[in-house]
Amino acid sequence: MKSSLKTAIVVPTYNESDNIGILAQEILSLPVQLLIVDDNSPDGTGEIADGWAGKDSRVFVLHRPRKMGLGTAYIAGFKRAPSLGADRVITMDADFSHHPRYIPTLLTRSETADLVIGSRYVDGGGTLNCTLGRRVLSRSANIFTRIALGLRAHDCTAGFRCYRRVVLESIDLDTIFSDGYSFLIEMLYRSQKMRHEIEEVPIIFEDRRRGASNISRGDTVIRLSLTSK
Ligand SMILES: Nc1nc2c(ncn2[C@@H]2O[C@H](COP(=O)(O)OP(=O)(O)O)[C@@H](O)[C@H]2O)c(=O)[nH]1
Ligand SMILES: [Mg+2]
Repeated sequence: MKSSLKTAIVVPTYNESDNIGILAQEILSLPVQLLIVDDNSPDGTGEIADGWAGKDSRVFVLHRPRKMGLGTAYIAGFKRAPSLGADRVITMDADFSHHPRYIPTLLTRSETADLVIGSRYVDGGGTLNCTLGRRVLSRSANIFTRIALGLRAHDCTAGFRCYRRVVLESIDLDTIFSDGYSFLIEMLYRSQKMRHEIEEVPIIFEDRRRGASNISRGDTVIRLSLTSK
C-alpha cells in the first residue's frame, strides 16, 4: 500500500558491526529513512553507519559519546525524527531479532492505529532460538506487568514498534525516567493512558544472530514505582 506518511526507522546500536550493514541494506529497500543511534561502539559500528549515511541521503547517524542505555537512545531518536519530517517512527533492534520483513505490516496497521506493536504474545506470534530462561523471564515479566499496570497489550516489553507522531508529541519525553525494558513498558503505559489506539501484530522474535546482548540483568527488573504515576 502506498502511503503519504513519512517513516523514520530508529535503530539504537552498540557493537553491531556484524549486523548493521545487512540491516541497513534491507531497510533501505523500503521507502523509509534510517536513523542509527550509536553509542561510540568500540567495534566500529558508528563508522560503518557513517559509511551508509555517505552513500544514501536517507541515512542519518546520531553519535553519542559513550554507552548511555537503550531508553535514552530511543529518546534521542524520537527527538530527532520530527526534523526529518517523519510522521511515524519505527523502533527496532539491529540484531535481526526484529526482522525487517515485518516492517510493511507495521506500516499498514499504523495507517489506522497510533501505536503498533510487533508482538510475540498474540496468535501467530512467538519466539525462536531463545533460551528457556529468557522465555520464562519475558513471559512472566509480561504477565506481571499487564496485571500490575492494567495494560491491555500482550507484549509490553516488545521493542519493535511503530509510533505515530501524535503519540510521541503527547508524551513529555524528558520526564521518562526508566531505561531498558522498563522504558518500553513506560512508553506503553503512557500511550494507553493518553487513550491512543494500540494494536498488536504477530511477529516471530528470533534470538540475535551475531554479537552479544547488551541488556543488563538490572534491566529485567520491573520498576513498580510506575504504578504510582
Ligand atoms: N545506542 C545504544 N544502543 C544500545 C544500547 N544497549 C543496547 N543497544 C542496542 O539496542 C538493541 C537491543 O539490545 P540487545 O543487546 O539486542 O538487547 P536484547 O535483545 O534484549 O538482548 C540492539 O540494537 C543494541 O545494539 C545502548 O546503551 N546504547
Ligand atoms: Mg536483541
